[in-house]
Amino acid sequence: MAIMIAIRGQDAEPWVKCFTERLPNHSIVLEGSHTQPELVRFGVSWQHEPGSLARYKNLAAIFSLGAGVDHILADPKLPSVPIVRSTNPDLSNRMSEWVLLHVLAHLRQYRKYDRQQSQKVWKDDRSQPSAEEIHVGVMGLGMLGLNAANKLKMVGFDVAGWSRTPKNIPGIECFSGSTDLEHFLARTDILVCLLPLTPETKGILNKRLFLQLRQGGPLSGPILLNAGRGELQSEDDIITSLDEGILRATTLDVFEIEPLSTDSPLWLHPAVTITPHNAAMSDPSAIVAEIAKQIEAYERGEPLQNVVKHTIGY
Ligand code: NDP
Ligand code: OXD
Repeated sequence: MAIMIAIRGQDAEPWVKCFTERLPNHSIVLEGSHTQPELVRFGVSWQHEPGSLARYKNLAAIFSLGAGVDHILADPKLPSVPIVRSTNPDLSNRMSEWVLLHVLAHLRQYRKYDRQQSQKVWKDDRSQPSAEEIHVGVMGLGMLGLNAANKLKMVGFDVAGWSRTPKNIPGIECFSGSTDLEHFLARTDILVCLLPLTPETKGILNKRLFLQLRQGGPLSGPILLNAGRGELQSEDDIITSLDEGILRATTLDVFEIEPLSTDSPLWLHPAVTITPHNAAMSDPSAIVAEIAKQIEAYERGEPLQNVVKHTIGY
């Protein structure tokens, strides 16, 4: 029985090593290798070449190496088997580190003081608001959003969240669905987007939405953080909104096209902070341990967990 690894954009070697150590009774093959395709039972994908999985006729399931599955569902020739996403706590903890870092950096004006230091300027800002005065809104209250929302709350921010279905989370004001969106946005000073990319969420971060965020506020304008997916955002609208004062600043980990082109005006915009889609990197040993447990359980006849619902796209 073989496990086939189909990875683009990163080194497959650490994944092969972890799978070989963790599942020594399975052969681990790379996509496109000469192994007989009919021996392959499980596929493991990170941005696999569209159409490349169609030749594995005996696939039982495809595992995503990350939390997102849009890269798998975008394949028009995807075999009709369960898609399983990663829900490893390591990913949530890493994402929350990124969210806390950048929310606090905006609150405490980190970029400004960094620039001042480079010019040897000693000038403090007497109007520094505290976390309690800041309304943070987390879009997406799933594995990542919930963890980040709870940690932001712990630091003292006034936190709300928005999801597709209604939630009741102690200490967090919960909004859901399109009818609640305007109320959620109207109270938000810092918007943190941790949504999956689906037909419903594609392009949601646009000027029309930014105009609904709380204007003014203790940070003198709303701030956007996006670590969900680049196609959730219109980068043209982000630049226009920054230049027109509709947004005050942004931190982006994900982009419409990755890697971000050197031509993009985002790189040098003074109100933009960029990280290279590494807010929550998938750690091979943590993720492989999770997938291996699922494969072993499946082979004992138990059902797969964290199976994606194709109809809603996540
Ligand atoms: P989950 O599936 O656990 O959670 C998704 C959340 O989004 C849920 O709360 C869901 O609502 C909500 N949601 C989905 N569609 C809508 C909608 N139309 N309107 C309102 N809310 C909606 O996903 P994760 O938290 O695990 O991951 C989120 C995304 O983060 C991934 O899909 C991936 O794109 C991205 N990611 C980015 C990484 C990075 O390094 N930048 C790393 C890992 C993930 P409900 O609860 O009602 O279902
Ligand atoms: C993921 C990612 O989806 O790293 O896990 O983007």
